[in-house]
Amino acid sequence: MTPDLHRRNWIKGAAASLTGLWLSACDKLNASPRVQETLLKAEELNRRVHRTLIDRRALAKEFTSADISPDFRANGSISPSDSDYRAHLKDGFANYKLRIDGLVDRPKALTLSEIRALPSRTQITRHDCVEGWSSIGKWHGARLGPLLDLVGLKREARYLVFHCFDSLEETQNGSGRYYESIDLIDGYHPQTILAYQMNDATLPVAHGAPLRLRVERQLGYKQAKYISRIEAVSDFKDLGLGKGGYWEDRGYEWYAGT
Ligand SMILES: Nc1nc2c(c(=O)[nH]1)N[C@H]1C(S)=C(S)[C@@H](COP(=O)(O)O)O[C@H]1N2
Ligand SMILES: [Mo]
Repeated sequence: MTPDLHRRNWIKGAAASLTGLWLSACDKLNASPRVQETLLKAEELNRRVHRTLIDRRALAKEFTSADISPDFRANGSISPSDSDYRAHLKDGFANYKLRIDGLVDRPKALTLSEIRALPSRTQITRHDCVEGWSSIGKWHGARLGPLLDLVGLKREARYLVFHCFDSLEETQNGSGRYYESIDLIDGYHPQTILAYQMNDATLPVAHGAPLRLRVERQLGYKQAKYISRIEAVSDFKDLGLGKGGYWEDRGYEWYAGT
């Protein structure tokens, strides 16, 4: 059993037996309104636990071409000034390689043409930024799941960290560099892709060229742009300021469900 499945079953079991215990042992007390209320709360909790866990695998809503926003907003970094990035941009990403390493059996460094040859997916989805705007765009890219199978995750791997080229803050220790992380449920979600096309054109610089993450069940800040490296880790406490992402380090939720 994977650690995630194990934890899931444990939570399900715990919630079920808690409710069951109360239901059987407290029959006589059931008449009291306060107990009724508590039971309702337990039920509600149980339901929510189930819903959250089951929903993690559901698909995000997809739209039609007619829904595509004529002017998808660009946000955060839109033209990274970091020297590595400028160098890649200058030669059209010809020497760019996506590194995939950390807790994997077969670390790889893939060129863009190798990435374009991987199993891909196209999806029209709505991007929601916490700042309160949304845009609908069409994304095409390599599915992350098959790529993870290609490198082979080690048993201890629990999260995927997306290291980016851009810094939003100038810092001595590099904690101003953008990064993000997701768990393996999202890693293997069918709509999780490394997008290299947006609205049928090569991914523009403002939107994260050459590669950006689309993890459609979550908010805008999880959609890492300018990806340089994917690292499989068992936890992320030693990265950045320890909270799993640039904005998480500055107070945002790690799981940014929409
Ligand atoms: N590398 C990097 N990724 C990033 C950001 C950023 O500043 N740098 N901003 C995030 C935020 S807050 C949002 S809303 C989206 C914006 O994506 P867009 O420019 O394609 O709209 O990218 C996210 N990913
Ligand atoms: Mo955002």
